[in-house]
Amino acid sequence: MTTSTLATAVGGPALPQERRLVTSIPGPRSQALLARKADAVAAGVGHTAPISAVAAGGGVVVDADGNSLIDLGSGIAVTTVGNAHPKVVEAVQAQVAAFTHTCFMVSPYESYVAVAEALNRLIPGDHAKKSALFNSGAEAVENAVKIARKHTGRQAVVAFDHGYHGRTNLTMALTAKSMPYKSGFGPFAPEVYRAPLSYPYRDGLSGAEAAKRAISQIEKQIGADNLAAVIIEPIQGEGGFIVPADGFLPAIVDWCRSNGVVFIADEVQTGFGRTGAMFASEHFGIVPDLITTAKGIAAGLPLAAVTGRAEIMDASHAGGLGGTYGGNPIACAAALAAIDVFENDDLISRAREIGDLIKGRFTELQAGDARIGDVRGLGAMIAVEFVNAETGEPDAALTAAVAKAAIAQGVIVLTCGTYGNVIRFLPPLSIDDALLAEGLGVVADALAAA
Ligand code: PLZ
Repeated sequence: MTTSTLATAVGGPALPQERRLVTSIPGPRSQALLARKADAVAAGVGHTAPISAVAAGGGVVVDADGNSLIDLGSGIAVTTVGNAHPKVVEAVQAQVAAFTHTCFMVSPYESYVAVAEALNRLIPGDHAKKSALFNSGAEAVENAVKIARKHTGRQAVVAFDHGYHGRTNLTMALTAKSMPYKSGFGPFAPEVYRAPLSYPYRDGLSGAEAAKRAISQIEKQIGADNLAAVIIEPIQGEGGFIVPADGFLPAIVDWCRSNGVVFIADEVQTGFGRTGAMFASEHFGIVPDLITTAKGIAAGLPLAAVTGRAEIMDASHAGGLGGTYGGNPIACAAALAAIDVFENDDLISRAREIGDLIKGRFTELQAGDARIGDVRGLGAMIAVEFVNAETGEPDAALTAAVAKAAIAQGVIVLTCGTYGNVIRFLPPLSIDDALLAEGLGVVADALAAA
């Protein structure tokens, strides 16, 4: 893709596609907002970049002081098609003017059904599928578990080490990491068990070995007869962009299928083109029974879904699933426009190109810098794991320092990982090559200076 000076060609408002710092970060207007935030917003709600955002598009976020920052986070993997993509804006504006809400459970409307049809078509597997729509990733996960329990008549659920599934009570229970997600917020939902993951960089196991270890633990500690579902992110997101070894996921899926256990792929972060396939499950050759989606599905409007085998999805009694806003018409309009962009603008290939650029840059750096322990990921979902050069131990302090310095220099990057030692790259697919390269260069400089 050629470099564009304005974002209009690739989506988003016509913002100059440049990194531009006119004040230090945060500038005075951003500082004023953050002071009001500290007074008005609950202390538990954090923020990564200390700015007051006023516009975003292409590969930039503009703040109230006129700084233009390079966006390598997409609002945590959400604005994959580009922020304020013109087609999404147009669809949302038309829908808002027509009607804002009826509640699908009260007066159904076409866009909800069209999103369900699109999901049923796009999600891996040629079996009969059905979908139900919700508002957030956590709500989708909650509902996938409800559906799996109803279908199997069993209660236990297995989640994995390093897994992240949300902040509601059941999804906190499914999430592995205590700080900041769970600490002090219990008691958590019962009948949730944790199994060991495949984490090739740290465990050195083959996929088959890691699967054997997980399955043996599940059989011994829970028993298949008690198990409704296994839920796993095909690539752990918040946990550190952990790509399991080849064969791990297929072995778990096979075991689930032989034991009547519902296999749920949580593709909230990995879904919708992010990994260079429409769904990450495709990379691993697995066909999940249920898939949860959110984030990239609707380009920033709150929408989530559970999609899966029709006979499982239909297990619930009539009226058993729903919610006031689930599948809101404005969010559905955005989703249909975003799906259209994915399919017509070949964003899947763009995700792969972006991934190659990021991986290339950091693999090159890794050759001369032992603090870069691992560079991994698929498509435009790439992470760098930082370690102590001598011991190989996770280096969270270095990671935080690099991220902080990059943001101060006008590049929004996110960290993640159980050990807090991973910087993850999730740029909007509307970013151009030059801007991406500049953003990566700033991160590389921050690392060199750290
Ligand atoms: N499942 C795989 O990645 C959300 C969390 C940000 P919601 N990840 C971003 C934070 O710190 O709160 C996520 C995910 C996976 C579920 C969720 C939850 O999605 O839309 O945030 O509820």
